[in-house]
Amino acid sequence: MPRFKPDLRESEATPEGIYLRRREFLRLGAAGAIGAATSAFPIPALAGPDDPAGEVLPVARKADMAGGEKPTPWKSVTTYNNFYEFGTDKADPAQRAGGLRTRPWTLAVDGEVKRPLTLGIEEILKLSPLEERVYRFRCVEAWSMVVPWVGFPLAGLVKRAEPTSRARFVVFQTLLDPAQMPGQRSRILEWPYTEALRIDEAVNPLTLLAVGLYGRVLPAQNGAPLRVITPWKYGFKGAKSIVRMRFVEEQPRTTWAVMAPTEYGFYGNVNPAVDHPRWSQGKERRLGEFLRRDTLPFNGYGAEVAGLYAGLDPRKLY
Ligand SMILES: Nc1nc2c(c(=O)[nH]1)N[C@H]1C(S)=C(S)[C@@H](COP(=O)(O)O)O[C@H]1N2
Ligand SMILES: [Mo]
Repeated sequence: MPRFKPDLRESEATPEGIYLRRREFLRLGAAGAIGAATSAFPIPALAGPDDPAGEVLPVARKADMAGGEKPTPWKSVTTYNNFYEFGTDKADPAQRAGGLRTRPWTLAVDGEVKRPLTLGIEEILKLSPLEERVYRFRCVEAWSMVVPWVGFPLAGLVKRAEPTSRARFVVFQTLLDPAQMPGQRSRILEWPYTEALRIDEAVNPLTLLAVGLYGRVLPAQNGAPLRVITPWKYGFKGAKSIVRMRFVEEQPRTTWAVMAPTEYGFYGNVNPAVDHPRWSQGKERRLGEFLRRDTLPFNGYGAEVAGLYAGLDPRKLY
């Protein structure tokens, strides 16, 4: 059995940042030159390899919830990923997840609910109008991005299942299929990947079930066809490619909290004041940028969510 390999060292984020920034520079440089040569004869922009790709989703409304910041390029969002089912390298998911079958796909909603549900992905897509929400997103390992997710608030689905009075948490489970997910053939993590939220967190209006990115169907490497997004928490709280939501009474075991309890808490709220045991959490690097910026408490969403944690030890937030 392979020994547990700690997740990316913070220092590894540096060359990637420079690499992506150089590419962006080269791309803009080339486009600028073409623009200058042909400015008298404007031509429609051609779709390049860095532009969003895949099936277009019908988006009913758009909201910028990242203070007007420019979204991180599609290319960075879809080629620098954490999805251990497809390997532990940031480049692995983009290279290895492409064959994941996302149709048919069903989501089971069960446990402490009055109305257990089994929903096909097509039905899920019709539950509520799709929204685009531009959110800041930050990983424990100090890289971050600004992402136009497409999805809908999880609250609607929770209400539909009618949790019982005993339900206090909701557990999200990723697909378990070692034939499709080569990482699951080794015991690098406990499979299936499992995450959970308190029910008040799950129904917070910021919490999304995401089905897309940049107006397109979610690429497999980003958690197709369905993943959870909680923008005030570290990225690990958002399970990808989920097949089950189970309502429970007791705080459940979650993958990373079990694997590395000193590095990942149950709450996983972004908190620059609580260091990771191997590095400070005070700064972060946006993919594609060179200079680091300050990490914001709750990733900048404190006004919306800080009240959920009144009375809780801030160390527990992590
Ligand atoms: N099933 C599953 N979900 C997962 C992970 C994973 O390895 N497997 N990694 C998590 C971590 S640590 C992060 S930072 C985010 C990364 O999301 P992204 O690749 O879309 O940026 O996914 C989270 N969800
Ligand atoms: Mo992460």
